[in-house]
Amino acid sequence: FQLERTFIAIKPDGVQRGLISEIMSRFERKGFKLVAIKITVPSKDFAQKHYHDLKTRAFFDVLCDVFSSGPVIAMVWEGEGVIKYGRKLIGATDPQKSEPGTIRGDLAVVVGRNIIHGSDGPETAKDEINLWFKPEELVNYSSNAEKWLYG
Ligand code: DAT
Ligand code: MG
Repeated sequence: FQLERTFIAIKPDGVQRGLISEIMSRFERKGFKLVAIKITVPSKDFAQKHYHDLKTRAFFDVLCDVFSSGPVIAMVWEGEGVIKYGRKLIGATDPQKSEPGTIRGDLAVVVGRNIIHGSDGPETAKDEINLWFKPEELVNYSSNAEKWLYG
């Protein structure tokens, strides 16, 4: 039995603004478990792969330019309901519409600089984890907190 996993990335704007630990702590304190992490500057080609679903959108090129403009923190987080709840922690795509208390609501202002990415469903989570990480980069371990989180 393995809990659900999702792909989360802190985008270059989040990294440059010094928000790495602030963002990671929200996932960690909730009770989700970090199973993979790296810092990397994605190429534009890789950014286009990551965002391939959006290739017909007018903002696609700018989106991929910004995404490949500096270091990204790529992560896999694990836990019950982490895909859907991760999106809740992140907030709406447009920070103007994100609720206070969410990452984008608290920490971002405009849609083009919304600091974080999270998979939007089980299929994209699987695809994005496979795109960003080799299987051996995912660390299987049990955390001491699990029995207190899940009973
Ligand atoms: P999300 O990141 O919430 O999953 P998405 O997958 O629809 O949102 O879009 C990916 C990113 O593209 C989003 O985080 C910011 C950018 N984006 C989305 N809609 C946009 C728009 N209307 N104008 C500019 N950038 C946009
Ligand atoms: Mg998306």
